[in-house]
Amino acid sequence: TEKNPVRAFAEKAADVLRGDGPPEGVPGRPAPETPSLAEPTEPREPLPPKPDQGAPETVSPTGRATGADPRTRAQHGAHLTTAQGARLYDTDHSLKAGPRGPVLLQDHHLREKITHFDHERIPERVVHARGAAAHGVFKGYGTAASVTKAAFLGKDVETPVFTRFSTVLGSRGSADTVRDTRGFATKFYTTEGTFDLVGNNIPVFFIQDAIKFPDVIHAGKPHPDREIPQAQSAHDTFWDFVTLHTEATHHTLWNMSDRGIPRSYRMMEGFGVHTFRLVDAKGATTLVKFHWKPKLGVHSLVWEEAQIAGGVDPDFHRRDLYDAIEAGAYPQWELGIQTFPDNPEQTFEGIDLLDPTNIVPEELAPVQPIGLLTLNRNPTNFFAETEQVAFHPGHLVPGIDVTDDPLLAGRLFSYLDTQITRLAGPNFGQIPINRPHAEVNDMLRDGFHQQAVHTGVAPYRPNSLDGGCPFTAGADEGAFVETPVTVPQGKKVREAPETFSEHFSQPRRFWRSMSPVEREHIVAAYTFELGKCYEQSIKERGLQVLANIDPELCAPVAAGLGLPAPEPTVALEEVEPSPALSQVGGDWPADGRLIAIVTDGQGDLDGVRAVRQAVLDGGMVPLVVAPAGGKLDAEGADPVTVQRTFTTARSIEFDAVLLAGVPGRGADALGARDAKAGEPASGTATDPRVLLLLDEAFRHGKAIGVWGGGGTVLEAAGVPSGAPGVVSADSGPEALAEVTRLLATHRVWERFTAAG
Ligand code: HDE
Repeated sequence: TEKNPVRAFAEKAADVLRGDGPPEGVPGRPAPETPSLAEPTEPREPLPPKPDQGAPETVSPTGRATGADPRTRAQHGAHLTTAQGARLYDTDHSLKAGPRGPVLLQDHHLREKITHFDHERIPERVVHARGAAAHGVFKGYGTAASVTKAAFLGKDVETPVFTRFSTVLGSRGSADTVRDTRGFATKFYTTEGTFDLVGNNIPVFFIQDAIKFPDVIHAGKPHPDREIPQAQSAHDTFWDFVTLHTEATHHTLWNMSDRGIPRSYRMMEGFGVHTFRLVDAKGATTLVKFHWKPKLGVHSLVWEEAQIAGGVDPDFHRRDLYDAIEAGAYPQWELGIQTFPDNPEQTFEGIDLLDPTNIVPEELAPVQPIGLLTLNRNPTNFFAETEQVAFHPGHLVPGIDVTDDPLLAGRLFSYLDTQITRLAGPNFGQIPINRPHAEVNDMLRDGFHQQAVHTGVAPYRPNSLDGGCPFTAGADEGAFVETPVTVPQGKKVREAPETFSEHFSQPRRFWRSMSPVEREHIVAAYTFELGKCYEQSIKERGLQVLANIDPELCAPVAAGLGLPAPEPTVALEEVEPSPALSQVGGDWPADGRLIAIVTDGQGDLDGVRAVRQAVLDGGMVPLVVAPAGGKLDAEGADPVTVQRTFTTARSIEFDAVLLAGVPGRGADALGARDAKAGEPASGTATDPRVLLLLDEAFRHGKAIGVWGGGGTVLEAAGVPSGAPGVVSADSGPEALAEVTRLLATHRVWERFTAAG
């Protein structure tokens, strides 16, 4: 009989997966032959493993080499089976009464396959739906030992962690670079139980009481009638809420600042937001605020980059995190605490520590480092890990306790509640990513998706049947014991304390702490967002809020909206700026930065090779950009791999651009092609895609380096050669050295008008 081509393919694929020749010993199965099939069913050969994590040949989108390592193969057995383990001989055709006949209901495999697929999605998170995550390790410095007994903060103690970053408003499929708050949630699998630090990249929140969370989220999410706009705050309902509800002013100002559009998850601060209470071995308590400080510094996109990325690469942040870890550029953060005496008022220097719309300036209470987080492994399966991970601010360990912040109280309820729907029942703690590494010995039983086969008969206490076990532990045996804080007496009321009612001085401090260029960005953001509102009254209320922060902020936004600037309605209290709030200033490592090396693919390839190596030696990632893909000098001894083409490259991806000039072929040879014919042009025509790349890189304040006469290409792109951060050097490595120096400040700030 004629051989079934699908079956032949399956057999060959099985051989490839086994990696050890044709499968044997399957009764009734013909000896495998070499299949004669052509595309598209030809099985893919395993990709070669990546040579060296530290020196990637390419920044691979797939990362792990499919099939190269048996442990990372999608399928472990040689044969495809049903969910019940029966081997399948065909999974590509429904069972039919003849090739053109009706499909038969008895086809169990068809029904099983489709039914399972029908139920693949679980509800997305009601907030923070879109995220990306990574595994890592946390190492304690031991410096927190004087204020907490938490074992994982001990000196050199290493704890496995899983960190998920997220946006708040958008759906799972929304773009990464929208203006929004970012979640920064870390699960520490400690020996004393799991501790979750579920924070944000902004240290304050919109509301002071959890009961208002549904309100603020309803206002921020798309309009209920049209379900637009997606993942945006630039719409009427958001601004309606935050202008009617002035406790949101501080958080909104952070959102409108550059913090709302981070350059990378790797370059974000994280904050626990609430004040927590640490407890030492003797029971003494200290109030603290948690901070994550990125080793790479805190950096942002400029608005236009964020907009372009939304279209060109909506996965910008997700890709960045994954690729950096693949390339061995492991992101790191120091965990730090600000400490405050645990006084009955719960205040520090007049700042109410229970009000989550307040920060305590670092100048008043320095952030003291207590440990180091390194993210060093990408998830293996997005759904199993990143999607199913379930954080909870109530996952605490001995030595870390909560305070009476009313925002935190509601969170302590909400997270468990939402997981029960999202992860379909109460047993989500048994999903691998959520399993504690500490021993679990609970009396929770049964329920949807129970994985355990519990033994014994007495899941209750006290009992005499299971030997009375298990027993409870005392604090000296590692039990989590709530701190016996004295609760202030009073009447039951639905009221906020008086100290929660002043909403403008903290935002004013933030605004006054910004550099001129950061202020310019804030003004542009408010002008854009309020300008997108339809309701005139909302714009006017927005301006009133800005006037109450600072008339200097209000005036340019009012001018942009074409409306009069209102007078403040509150007394403008003087505030001391906090320099730590500004992202401009300071020198940061260039580790993991992406450097474009743009070449026409001919000319000075030795220069390209040298600079590529120098970029790697500097701990950065070189991306060679050429007119077409493949290899340059493919026949030579040392071919150069092209990572991006003029078609696939866009400026937003790169932190700096190096233009490999082409000595000997005329200064304008780089990219000098007739885009249609793909032929070198005789005159000075330059590929418009290269011109766009340079124009954007220049306007976005990125360092640009040229050598070997690339200057005329800059001229064609309208980039003034003597402009700040435009480096003209004699060789690639020399240009790179200067560009690396410029990268330390993230951008060439002098290019922005406000700084000029
Ligand atoms: Fe959340 N938040 N939140 N939140 N939150 C959730 O829990 C909630 C708040 C934060 O990567 C939900 O599992 C309430 C502050 C992060 O999986 C939900 C209130 C901060 C994440 C929930 C807040 C956060 C969430 C949705 C007001 C910073 C994503 C899915 C009191 C300190 C975690 C889920 C991840 C997720 C409730 C306010 C951070 C509904 C009621 C303040 C990083 O339970």
